[in-house]
Amino acid sequence: KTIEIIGAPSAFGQRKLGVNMGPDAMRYADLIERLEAIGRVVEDKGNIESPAIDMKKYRSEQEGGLRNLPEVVEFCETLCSEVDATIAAGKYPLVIGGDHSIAMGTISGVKKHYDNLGVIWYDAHGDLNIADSSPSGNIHGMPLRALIGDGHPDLVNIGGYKEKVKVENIVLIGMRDLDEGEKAYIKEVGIKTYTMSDIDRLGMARVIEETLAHLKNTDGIHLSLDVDALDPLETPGTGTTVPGGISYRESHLALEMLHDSERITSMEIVEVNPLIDLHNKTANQAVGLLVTFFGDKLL
Ligand code: DIR
Ligand code: MN
Ligand code: MN
Ligand code: MN
Repeated sequence: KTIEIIGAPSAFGQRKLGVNMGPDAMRYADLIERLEAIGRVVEDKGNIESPAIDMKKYRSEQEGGLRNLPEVVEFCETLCSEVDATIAAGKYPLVIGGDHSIAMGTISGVKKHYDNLGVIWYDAHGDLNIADSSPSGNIHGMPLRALIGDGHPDLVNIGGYKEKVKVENIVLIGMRDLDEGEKAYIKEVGIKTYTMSDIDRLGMARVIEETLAHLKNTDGIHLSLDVDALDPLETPGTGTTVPGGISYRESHLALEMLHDSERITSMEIVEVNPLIDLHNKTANQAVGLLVTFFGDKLL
């Protein structure tokens, strides 16, 4: 299948400008050339149109505890349409972010094509906040909860409909920084969760095997990969680093196994911020992982 790259240069879901340059940082790290080098056909749609960033307002407290809400909604509506069109055209959507609020746009577009969509959320964080439980007011800490159907109606209704993902069709991998409200919610509704200690005890191979088994009844699986799932010693260029993360090596294994499963039907990679990176190291690692995910083989 042709891979269609959709650049999603949003910085509205958090306060560190630079994550909107993530898509170009990955292109600069030869994303397209490296995918073509493994024989994949790639079309780059470029970056979607973004609302303007008003620097006076961008980092400020905003009413309702949701920073840049109108911009996030507008951005996600555009992205939803683009992703929908890519899948309708028979192409494989690869969305490159941008902060994690874009997942509400990506998954709202993807879900139109599946009855029972699974989601793998590879992240240090659960992104399961609502405005009341959020310590930050940053919408990038809320997308998965909005996709389930809770939160501000403008977020919940992106794409013109609600309830895109069922709790039983979600697997969280890499968790190590959950807010109190998120912990309570995960226990209450019973989301399948692999913390860092679970990964250490079981090993990544078993985590991925169990993840795919857990999602056996889904008709498509979306992988949402936040690069802060990885360890900041290796992957420093992201806005909310948490020590003790997944290694590049473990991630490589995970993505190889997900590729081999042939069950992942869409993918996004988010939170690469070249302004706080070291010589574009994080974008380079992100591209290395993407090439693995799209079928690079050692032998
Ligand atoms: C935190 C951080 N839980 C929040 N979330 C992040 O602001 O809601 N998600 N960084 O990726
Ligand atoms: Mn995230
Ligand atoms: Mn995160
Ligand atoms: Mn936190």
